[in-house]
Amino acid sequence: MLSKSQKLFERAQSFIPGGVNSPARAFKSVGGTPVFFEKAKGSLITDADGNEYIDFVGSWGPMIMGHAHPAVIKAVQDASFNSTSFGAPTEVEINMAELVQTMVPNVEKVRMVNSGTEACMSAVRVARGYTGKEKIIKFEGNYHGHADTFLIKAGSGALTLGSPSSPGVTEGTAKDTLVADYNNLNSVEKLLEKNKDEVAAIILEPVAGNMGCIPPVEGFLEGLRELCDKHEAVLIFDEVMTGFRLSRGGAQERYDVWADLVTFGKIIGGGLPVGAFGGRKDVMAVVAPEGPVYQAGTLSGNPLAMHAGFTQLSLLERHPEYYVDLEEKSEYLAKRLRAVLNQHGVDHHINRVGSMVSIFFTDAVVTDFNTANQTDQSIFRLFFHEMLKHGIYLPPSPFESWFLATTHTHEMLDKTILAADEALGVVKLKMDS
Ligand code: KE4
Repeated sequence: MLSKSQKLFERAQSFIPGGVNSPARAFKSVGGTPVFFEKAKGSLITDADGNEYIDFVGSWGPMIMGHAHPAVIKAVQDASFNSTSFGAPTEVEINMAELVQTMVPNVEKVRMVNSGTEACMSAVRVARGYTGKEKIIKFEGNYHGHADTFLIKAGSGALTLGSPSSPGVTEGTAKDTLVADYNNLNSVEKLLEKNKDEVAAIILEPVAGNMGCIPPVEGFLEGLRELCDKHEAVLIFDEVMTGFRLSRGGAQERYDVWADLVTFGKIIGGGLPVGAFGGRKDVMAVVAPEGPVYQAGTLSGNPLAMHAGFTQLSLLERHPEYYVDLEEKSEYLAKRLRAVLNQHGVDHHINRVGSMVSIFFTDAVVTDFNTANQTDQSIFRLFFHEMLKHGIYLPPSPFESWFLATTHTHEMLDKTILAADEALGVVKLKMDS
């Protein structure tokens, strides 16, 4: 008897490539049928067959305060009665821009867009327009969305599907994207020396989340800041995932390293389509219509997304205790996951930064793409499905980060640990058989 998710997936594949609107959802690396969901509240999510799970995906980051937060829902409902879009300026866009600047002071000017991809591709265009230079440096395993310029040794779904460099990206584009090793300043210096005066920007995830969670090693971010100053390149922090998650001021505040441009997404939309890029006002001055670098969008600053994002962001801004809570619960979970993995004698490395956590099934210390790629994907696959059976919904890839929300309770975390204990028992049996 097929489940409803299986029936829906069959139907979806008749109309949608791979049956999904984003490959990250496709279960390609874990196998099986993607779970189709119908509703969620807080950190509990219910699938089309009525099964309930504890959710550690949270829509890949936006749901830091849980699904269907009453204040966010009310804000969207109230706004929707006044139309869903004007294609003209509204006051809420100013309120959002002002709040972003309040929470991230070096974002002197900010432009709203409709996705993290749009934010990152626009930031790179601005950096090229501002410097007059053409090349960018990115890092293997970092993911900045699906714009051509980034699909060179990318992370997230591209890495999960085993196509980190995508067909369809032209040689002409690829030649301007240089790739360095994450947490390796020397690899960056070499590229800067080899491409003297040609590098417009260095873009990175200040805490990587798209090859699993990988923190910057001591001095890495500071070193990139110095190299950008020395080589007159724009430092772009892609905080689409880390922004407003790792602290009120994101990774910049957490590590006290300040980029020239920052990109955002996810949390600032409260679950609606959104992205943003911003930073130094002299750099942002090149952005049309103030300057010559064109960037536009029919639904940029959409009132529903703005009201949803502004509401969620305002709650985070007013309640710094939420970050203390997230930190405590995330450490609670990571500590007990390590304990249960040790009990079962399963090789692992857990990285955690704030409310971003990843388990790598390897004995290596995971600090970059090469060590992340040593994770045993077959063990992850087994673990993922066993956890699913126990009502725990993890990101369906070893190259993604788990996300905690303020609505995860200790009871849910204890249930997750219990599930992990059972799952690892099965994994070990299968590994030893
Ligand atoms: P979007 O275009 O998907 O809104 O944002 C692209 C992006 C940019 N930068 C970072 C650091 C990101 O994590 C992302 C998107 N994250 C993935 C999940 N790791 C999105 C999931 C998906 O593609 O479905």
